[in-house]
Order: sequence, then structure tokens, then C-alpha cells
Amino acid sequence: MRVDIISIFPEYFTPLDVSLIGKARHRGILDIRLHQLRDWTDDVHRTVDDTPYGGGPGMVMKPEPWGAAIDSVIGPASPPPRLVVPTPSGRPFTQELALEYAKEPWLLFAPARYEGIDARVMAEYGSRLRVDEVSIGDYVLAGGEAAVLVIVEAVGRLLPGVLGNAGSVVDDSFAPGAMAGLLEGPVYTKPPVWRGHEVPPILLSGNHGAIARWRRDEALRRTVAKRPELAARLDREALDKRDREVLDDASFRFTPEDMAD
Ligand code: JET
Repeated sequence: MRVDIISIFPEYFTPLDVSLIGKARHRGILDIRLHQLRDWTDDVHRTVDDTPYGGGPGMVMKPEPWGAAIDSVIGPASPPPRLVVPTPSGRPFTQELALEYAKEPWLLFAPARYEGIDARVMAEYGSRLRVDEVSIGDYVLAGGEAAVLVIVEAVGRLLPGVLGNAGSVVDDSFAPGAMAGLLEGPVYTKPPVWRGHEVPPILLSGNHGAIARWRRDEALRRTVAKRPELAARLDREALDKRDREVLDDASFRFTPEDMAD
């Protein structure tokens, strides 16, 4: 997969040199290219921002540098990349969207600073390529760069050959599969007792059926306690008798609204 990132802070992306993503780049699975937006300005101050029309606080990113930068990066290539613009007002970034992006050959990220990018940039490219305004959560960052790191890491680990163990993708809390829609339960490693805290004995039993059941129980309990809205969305047809007992025990009740879908 090719990934281009246009930013006024390309140095922000040094984390992409390390660990899983760094290794994927080294192996040629991920081709990440960083670009300095200011290289597409033509004034001595390399200006990328200006005051907002209509007044108000802060500054807005000028459309001309973005237009020149995006045109230059995409060139005459077809098909063009998908353009991803992080913004608090975007479509929520979920594991589902990460899986969709992992199938794309080419992504182009446009992280904004200040109050955002002149909206005409999204209008212009909306008729030439797929433009996704994406939110990584309900908070406001100082710029879109951290959101790009989040998205590239979530997508990069899904690319074929990036994770050593193919099973760890399928078992993700939000991935479709055996534990679909449930949060992960707790995990343990050696030693069996640490500062007086024991590993749950079931995990040392060697009884793989009982261990799988215990893990599912823990996942159900954790989901009810921490993310009741996820529990409400569980496919009730996919719950067995023990699942229903665990949910009952956790005082979880499907509401009439859940019964509608
Ligand atoms: C963000 C993403 O804060 C986030 O992204 C950076 C940001 C902050 C303020 C404005 C902005 O504008 C982007 C734009 O889009 C068209 O112009 C971007 C928080 N959750 N996810």
C-alpha cells in the first residue's frame, strides 16, 4: 500500500519509522511518503494560513497550497488515491473503516492545522476522488497529524504480512469473528503469582474448552460494564444459554429499542 501525507509538520511522523509499521515499510509492504505543504507556497514567508471569511477566532488553511500539493502528489495517476482528512466533524473511524482502507492500494492524508482547511479544497477533490472526512473521536486536537498516526497504525497492522500471527487480527475486539462485538477480556503471562496477585487458575488448567468459555464470560462482563451500548448491539441469535446467564448475572437487560434491530 502507498500512503502519502501532506503536512506542515512532516517531522511529526517519525513514529512511523519504528516497530510494526517501521518494519512493514522496511519490507516494502508499506510505502509511506511525507510531503511538506509549505513546499507548495510561493511567497517568502511560505504562508499556509489566513483569516477566516465571516470573522471569528483563529486562522484557516489557504486553498492554493493544498491544491498545488494534492495535484502534484496524485499526478496523472489513475486510479487516484482516496483522500482522508481528519476532522472532529467527520465520519467516525472504526475497525470497519480500517478494514476498508486496508484494501485500498493508495491513501492520501491531509491533516489540517489551525481551524481547518478552506472547504473548497474538499469540494474540488470531491468530484475527482473519494474524499473522506474522518473523526478518530469526540475531542479536538491541535492538528490532524496525531489522527493520521492513529489511522495509519490501525490500517497498517491489517495489511497482509504485517502481523506475525494472523489470528490476532481475527480476535480483535471490533473485528468480525468469534468474539465479534465484544471487548477483549484480561490477559496474563508468567509468573503465576506476582506481588500476591494470582493468575486465574482456569488459565493454568490446560482445559481449552473451559478456558475459551471463561474468556467469553470475561469479555461479556467487561463489555456490559464498560460499553453497554456495544452489549445492546450484540446479535441475540448468536448468544448461547451460558452467554445469557452471564449477561443476566451482570444485570444486563436488552431494552425495547434493541429488540427493534
Ligand atoms: C480530530 C480528528 O482534531 C481533530 O482533527 C484535527 C482538526 C482540528 C480542527 C479542525 C480540523 O479541520 C479539518 C478540516 O476538515 C475538512 O478542515 C481538523 C478530532 N477527532 N478526529
